[in-house]
Amino acid sequence: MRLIAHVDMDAFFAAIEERDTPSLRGLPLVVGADPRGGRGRGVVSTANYRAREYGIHSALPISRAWGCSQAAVRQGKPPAVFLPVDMDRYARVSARVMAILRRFAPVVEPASIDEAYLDLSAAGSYAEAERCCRAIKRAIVEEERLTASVGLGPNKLVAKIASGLHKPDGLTVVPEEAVETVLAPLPVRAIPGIGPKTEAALAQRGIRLVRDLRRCPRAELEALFGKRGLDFYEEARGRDDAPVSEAREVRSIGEQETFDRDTRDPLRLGERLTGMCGDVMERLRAEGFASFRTVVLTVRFADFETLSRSCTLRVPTDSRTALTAEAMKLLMPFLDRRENPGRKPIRLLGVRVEKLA
Ligand code: TTP
Ligand code: MG
Repeated sequence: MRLIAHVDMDAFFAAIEERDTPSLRGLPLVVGADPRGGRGRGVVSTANYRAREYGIHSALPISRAWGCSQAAVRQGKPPAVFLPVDMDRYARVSARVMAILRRFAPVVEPASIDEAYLDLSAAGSYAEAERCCRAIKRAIVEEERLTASVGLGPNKLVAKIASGLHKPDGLTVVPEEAVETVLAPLPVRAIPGIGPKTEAALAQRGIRLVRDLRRCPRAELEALFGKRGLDFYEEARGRDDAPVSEAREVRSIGEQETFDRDTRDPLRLGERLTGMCGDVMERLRAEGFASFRTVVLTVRFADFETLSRSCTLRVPTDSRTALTAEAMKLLMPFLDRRENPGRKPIRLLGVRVEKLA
C-alpha cells in the first residue's frame, strides 16, 4: 500500500512577512508588485487570508488589488498592506522547511517553493501516516512558526487535492475507499493539469464537476484532448501511479520584472537585469544547486509581444558574472534593429537559468 503526503505552506510569502514583522500580524497583506496608488503594474504574488476576503489573490494585477483594498476601506475595513517580494528570504525559509520534511520521510520531492510530496508508505497504515503528518505540522510550527496544510492519500494526485481541501492549517486524509466520494463534487479545475482552457472546453460539453468527467467515455476524452484526455480519464478516478522522486522537480529558476514605465534605456535595462541575475544566483544557491548551463532571457514589449532567447554554455557554471554577461549578450539585440526593428519599448524583462545541477 502506498501512503503519499502533500505538504503545502499556507499563504507562504505573506505568512513569512507576518512572522517576521509583528506589527503586520492580523492585517490584510499583499505581497507583490508596487501598487503605486493604483497605477502600479505587475501582479500579486500572494495575499494572506484576511486580504483574500477582499477578493485579492495570486496573479491578480496589482492595480486591481489596490482597487479591492480601496473598496474595503469604503466599507470601514482596514486597508491592505502592500509588501515587495523578498525572494531570497522566502527561498531560505523554503530550504529549512524542506529540511524538516526530510527528517520525517525517506523520499521528499519538492514540487515548488512551498510544497512537497512525501512517501510515507513505510508507516504501514493510514493511522500511523496520519500521526506522522501531525508531527510534521507540529515541527513546522515549532521550528519555523509557520503553518502548512497536509493531504494524505494513496497517490500524489489525491494527496495534492486533499491538501487544498482544508486550508489553512488543515490535515485531510483521503484513503482509497474515500477517493471517489471526495473527488466527485469538486470542480474539474481541482485536477492538476486542468487549466482554464480545458475547463472551458469541458464546460461547453456540460462537464463541470469531477463526477461529470467520470461519466465521459475514455474514447471521447481521447478524441477531445489526445493523450492528455487519457490522463484526465484516470485522474477523474483518482488514479495516479507517479512515484515520489527525489529527482528535483525544479528545472529552472528565474526572476522577472515589469517596469514602472516601458523603456528602451540600455542603462536602466542593464541595471535591472544585473539585479535580477543576482537574485537568480541567490535562489540557485538557496535551493541547493551547484551550477547551471542554460540562460534564458524573456523580453515583453510595450504591445505585449513576448520573445525568449537562450544560450547554453559549453560547461556548467555557478558564476554570477557569467550569468550576467550571458544575459546582457542576449539582451543587446533587443535594443536595436536585430530583434527590435520597430524600436518598441520594453515592458518586462525576465531571466532564468536551466540545466541545473
Ligand atoms: P501557493 O501555495 O499557490 O499559495 P500560498 O502558499 O500563498 O497560499 P495557499 O495557502 O493557498 O497555499 O504558492 C506559494 C507561493 O508561491 C506564494 O506564497 C507566492 C508564490 N506564488 C507566486 O509568486 N505567484 C503565483 O501566481 C502563485 C500561485 C504563487
Ligand atoms: Mg501554499
